[in-house]
Amino acid sequence: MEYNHLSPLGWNTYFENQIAEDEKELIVGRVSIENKTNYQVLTARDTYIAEATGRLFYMAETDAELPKVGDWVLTMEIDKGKAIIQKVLERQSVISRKVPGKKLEEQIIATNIDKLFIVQGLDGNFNLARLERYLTLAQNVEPIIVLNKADLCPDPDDIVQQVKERIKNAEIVVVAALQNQVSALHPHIKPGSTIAIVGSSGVGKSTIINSLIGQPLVATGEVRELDSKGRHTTTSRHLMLLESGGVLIDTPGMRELQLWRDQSSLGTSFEDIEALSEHCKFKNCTHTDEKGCAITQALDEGSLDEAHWINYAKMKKELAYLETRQDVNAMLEKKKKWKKIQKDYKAIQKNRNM
Ligand SMILES: Nc1nc2c(ncn2[C@@H]2O[C@H](COP(=O)(O)OP(=O)(O)OP(=O)(O)O)[C@@H](O)[C@H]2O)c(=O)[nH]1
Ligand SMILES: [Zn+2]
Repeated sequence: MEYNHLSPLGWNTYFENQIAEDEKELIVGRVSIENKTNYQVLTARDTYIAEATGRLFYMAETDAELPKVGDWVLTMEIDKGKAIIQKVLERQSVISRKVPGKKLEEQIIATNIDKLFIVQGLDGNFNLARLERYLTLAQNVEPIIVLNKADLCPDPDDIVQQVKERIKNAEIVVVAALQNQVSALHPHIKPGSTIAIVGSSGVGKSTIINSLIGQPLVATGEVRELDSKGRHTTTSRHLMLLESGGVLIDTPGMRELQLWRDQSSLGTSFEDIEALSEHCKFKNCTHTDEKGCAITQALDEGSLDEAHWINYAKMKKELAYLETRQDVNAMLEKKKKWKKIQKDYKAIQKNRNM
């Protein structure tokens, strides 16, 4: 099977190498919309409404293992325009957060992303600490900071300077989507590469997309479905092909962004702090009152921004807390599984003895 025709959708050898000999008859597609009970899957030529096999559901230990927008899937056509998803190919990158509320679960925002547009408004919405938080989403993904609503800001350059001083390694782009001034984004949109666009509600994500789209190759339109109470809801997360080439994934505005990632690194926005702490005298330095602490020294000298440090420390704490809760959760799950195994075993023994 030839897969070249899939490259405009973002296909590459990372995915191709995962296809086994006996899977070559299956149709490869990319999940463009996740509905409550089914998915929309795009192939080079067609659009399918697809359901996941029972086996996929049964085998999945968490929701994160089920198909998500951006995933490459192997499907079987069962009728015209209808397919069954047999397998989700291993993801090249994942953007996820903790589900809002008390539940301890990962919520996948999008998968197989090359670039992440992190949007903030240059109006009252602008907030450096929030920007740093959003930047932690970018793992194996290139983040681009998109400052929108330039028309509402008397001095955008001043804000760009503030961002640059605090976040050292991310590209910054200024746009005014309502005025259709988004050309600064064009160099970041390349054929076959996938971009996800994230940001709080109201920062102008939809306006930016409308301005970029011009004429979408695939008109997804508004997707409506019935929720559990029979009301119509709009699913706003979808993947679309841009006429200029490039794949764009729209995500719903987020009210809160709780972290979900491993503790080892907080990524781009805090690379400077992570590099600096390598120079602390003690490996397990708490950066409080140790002698030879590179962090406290930099804070004293003023070479490390205090607000930047405080935000980092806060998120580290959040991650540590998340990790202990995850551990407790995993332990309880294990206990539950063991109890069941023991019960099953006892039942078998009892049957044998009868
Ligand atoms: N002045 C100005 N207003 C803008 C600009 N871009 C978007 N807006 C306005 O900001 C409001 C929110 O824009 P949306 O595009 O709906 O924001 P969103 O990020 O998609 O919001 P959610 O769908 O809730 O996540 C709208 O009233 C837009 O007209 C801009 O460049 N300048
Ligand atoms: Zn230290």
